[in-house]
Amino acid sequence: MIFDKPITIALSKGRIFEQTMPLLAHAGIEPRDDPETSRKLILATNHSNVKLLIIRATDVPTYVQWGAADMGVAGKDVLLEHGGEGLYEPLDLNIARCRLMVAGAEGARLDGDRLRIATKYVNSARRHFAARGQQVEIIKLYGSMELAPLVGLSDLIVDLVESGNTLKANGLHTLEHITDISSRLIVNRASWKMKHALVARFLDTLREAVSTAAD
Ligand code: PRT
Ligand code: MG
Repeated sequence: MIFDKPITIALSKGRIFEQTMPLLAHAGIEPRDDPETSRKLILATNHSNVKLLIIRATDVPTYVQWGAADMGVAGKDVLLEHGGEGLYEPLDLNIARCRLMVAGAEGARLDGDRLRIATKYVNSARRHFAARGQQVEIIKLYGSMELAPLVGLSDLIVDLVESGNTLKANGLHTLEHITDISSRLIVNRASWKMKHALVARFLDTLREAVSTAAD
């Protein structure tokens, strides 16, 4: 693919970076550095016009919303919390898949009044319990949600589950599935207009890579 305009793509290191690279390779993009070993936050690629920004997963929508990056890769969990303001979300990349779930300790119940829910996913949790018609108290945490029910901080947690090993290791059980999660390509609204031909071609190429990966 030819990149005739500068393009910046924001993504987080770890699973999203690792699973996005094969898709970018399909568009002929190869990073010049490995974010796991390099301390650089702006990674050059084999295309002088294409740069990668390496940032925290939860910050990706913010950089794209404000146009500091033209595009980004973010988990649907992160997008549900951000709200998607100023962004287009044109493509499900079908990577970094997991499920957003309600979980609790042995014997914990989903029903009841004034349940305390510990989670990083405050908006999704609030919306979910509101839809169930339940009044709950949400306790915002930034990580290790699994600990909260074990020490009496909360009755339940809302967290991402992939293999289920983390829950199992802490004696927790899933009680309800909220939604399936995967990572999405997001695009800044101004970039979408100003660099439309390039963004559209890039999207087509990624779409092809995603469907090839699904075979
Ligand atoms: O780590 P950091 O605080 O910087 O940010 P982050 O945790 O948001 O980033 P990262 O890279 O860990 O996750 C990026 C994205 O990957 C998330 O936003 C999700 O969309 C997606 N993803 C997919 C996951 C998982 N699978 C996952 N299993 N994100 C987190 N987990 C965690 C989960 O929170 C739980 O603690 O892994 C644990 C559960 O895994 P299992 O396999 O034991 O069930
Ligand atoms: Mg993490």
